[in-house]
Amino acid sequence: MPTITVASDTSPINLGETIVLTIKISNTNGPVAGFYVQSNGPGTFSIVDSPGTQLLGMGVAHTAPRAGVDGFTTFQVGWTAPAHEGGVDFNVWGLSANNDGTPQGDGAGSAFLSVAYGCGVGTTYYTDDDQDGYASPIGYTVACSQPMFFTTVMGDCNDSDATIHPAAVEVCNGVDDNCNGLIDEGLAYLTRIARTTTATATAASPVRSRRISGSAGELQRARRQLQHLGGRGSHRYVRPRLVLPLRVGVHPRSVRARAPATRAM
Ligand SMILES: [Ca+2]
Ligand SMILES: [Ca+2]
Ligand SMILES: [Ca+2]
Repeated sequence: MPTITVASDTSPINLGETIVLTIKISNTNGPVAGFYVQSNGPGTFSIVDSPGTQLLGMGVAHTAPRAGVDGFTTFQVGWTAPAHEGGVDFNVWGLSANNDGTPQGDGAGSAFLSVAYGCGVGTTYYTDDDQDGYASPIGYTVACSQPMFFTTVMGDCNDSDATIHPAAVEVCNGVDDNCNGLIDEGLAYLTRIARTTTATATAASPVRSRRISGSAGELQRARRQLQHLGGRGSHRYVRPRLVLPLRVGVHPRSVRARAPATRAM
């Protein structure tokens, strides 16, 4: 796969100013290369590298594969900024080719450049697809003011769910709501402790269970009590089978309900 770069000869870019973009494609797959560059709309492309490049659709492309020098094929493209300030994204696709007339052995790659015009170097805004005000570092754009679906505030760990971001309240749902890398942290747990006896463990009712809820410490104490009782009596208590996160404050008293554990089954 070739390495592709795109750079502007001018920064910052003034309103109405014409700049030259230089596109370099490494000759990774062969001696020649081609390209296509397109913007997301603003401004006007022009031909500054002729012969060999042409206006094509909404962008500029090569007219024929071009041989490289010192391992790179270079193309240049003109672009003129609009009369009102803003930002523009350039997407470049390039092909490094072995010139055998078939796609076999050729390699493709891409490059991206985003620049502001009319406001100095502008500000880099990052992708906020779910519009919760927090960005993931996946994509960015440079502009004079914040565009929709972009923000400067980073930290989103799920940019497709607006309820998940660094300022969200952690709730018991098995996911990291507040993007701190921890799932359901600081919340009480519900532990289900299954118990059985040799007398009652039949095919019809092999296991009876009781749900106990409370803080992790309370549950640990309850578990120790159950294990202690099991050691002295005829009941055998199996290890907790299921630990499910629950909301804080769900029946904390039930942890201290030792009576059911001592009853004969
Ligand atoms: Ca977001
Ligand atoms: Ca969390
Ligand atoms: Ca959670």
